[in-house]
Amino acid sequence: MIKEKIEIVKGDITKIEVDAIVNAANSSLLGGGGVDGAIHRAAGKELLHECRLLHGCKTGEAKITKGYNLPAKFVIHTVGPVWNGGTHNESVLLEKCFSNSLTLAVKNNCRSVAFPAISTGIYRYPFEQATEIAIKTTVEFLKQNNFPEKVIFICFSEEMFNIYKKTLDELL
Ligand code: AR6
Repeated sequence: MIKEKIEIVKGDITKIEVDAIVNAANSSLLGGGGVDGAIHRAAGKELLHECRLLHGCKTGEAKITKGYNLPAKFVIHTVGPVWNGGTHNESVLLEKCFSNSLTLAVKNNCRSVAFPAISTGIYRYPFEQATEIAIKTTVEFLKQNNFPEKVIFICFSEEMFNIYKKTLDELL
């Protein structure tokens, strides 16, 4: 059952013990605010050193590093779209963030992956629409692949947690 492979948790992604956490980065991959800043602070400066070697990342794509001081073994850095009214290919780019991150997780034998709500902070993507894309894309991927065994959506607020719960119930 696909639903058993998906978990929705309220919390801080830097504290989660999984094979890979996903970072909502920017195209420089050199850190920033929001969840990106929190991940870099918790991982330590070696993460930034490795990120410098990656030479950035395009919107919708994903790159992987080690997790350093984080409980997670790997960090998958993906760059979400900035919300610009919805007519600038934002939904396709956000879908690609999830599918490319999951593909990279599988390539690196990750059994468990945790996602934050990519693009819903500084990049202003509307919560409901972003959540629908996150869950739909993940469900499609899990239908076609045996891995990862567990995908966890980490919600930083009660409001986001409730939107994820409701959307998952509606879609599955
Ligand atoms: N754990 C889980 N979720 C978190 C955490 C955390 N520790 N901290 C924030 N969130 P954002 P974006 C949630 O702004 O919109 C950075 O500067 C937050 O509540 O981190 O993709 C990058 O460098 C929100 O729901 O990412 C980029 O420049 C979600 O994570 C830019 O922000 C994403 O919010 C990316 O913007």
